Amino acid sequence: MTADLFEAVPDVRPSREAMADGAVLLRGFARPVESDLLAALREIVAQAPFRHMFTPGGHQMSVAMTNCGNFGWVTDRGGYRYDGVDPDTAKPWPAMPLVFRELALRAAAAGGFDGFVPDACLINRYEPGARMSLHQDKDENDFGAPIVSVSLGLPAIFMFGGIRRSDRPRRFRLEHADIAVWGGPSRLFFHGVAPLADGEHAVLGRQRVNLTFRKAR
Ligand SMILES: O=C(O)CCC(=O)C(=O)O
Ligand SMILES: [Mn+2]
Repeated sequence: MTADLFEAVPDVRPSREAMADGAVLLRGFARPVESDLLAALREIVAQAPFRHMFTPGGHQMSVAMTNCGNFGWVTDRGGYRYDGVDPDTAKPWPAMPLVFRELALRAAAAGGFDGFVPDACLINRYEPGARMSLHQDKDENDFGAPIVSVSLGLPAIFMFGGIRRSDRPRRFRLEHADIAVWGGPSRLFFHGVAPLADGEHAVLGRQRVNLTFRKAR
């Protein structure tokens, strides 16, 4: 009875929220395909497990990562780059599932960027305390394409700043099935994720998973 009452509480957040010029938050946009996304994610992770990569400076990242698509984002002592091969398995990254590609295409279009065809999807797993410091996504060849970022599981505080590292970031709470899209004038804006608060998500448990779609080449 109590659970039913809670489930009946409507989502009163606006369905779209501007973050900056060229940047928008699409609330709950992934909900209709949520179970297909999670099934596809399980298959990817079985082939290319999450791992904690090292920064060029030798620090191990608190976020665990894997990839799917033609190219995967990797970091190690040699630097940040896109690679067609998973360095842990020496095999190509798992193919990008159709449900991923179609969702990214539709979200990008809803954000004002038609014809987005990602060739890389970085998959980030945050456990409580994991964070991502302010950075730009700038290892891609094509800044004409946007970034499409899908949140699943525990809520996170997303920080979205400006073109300079010193620009004060605004904070946005990203919840399960929310999608952030940024491109055009904000394509190179600094952004990051605050340390994940502990909690238990009904579907994903004690973690947040983020799918970041890019056009790398
Ligand atoms: O987890 C997020 O919401 C952002 C991830 C991100 O910025 C990245 O992977 O470059
Ligand atoms: Mn990023």
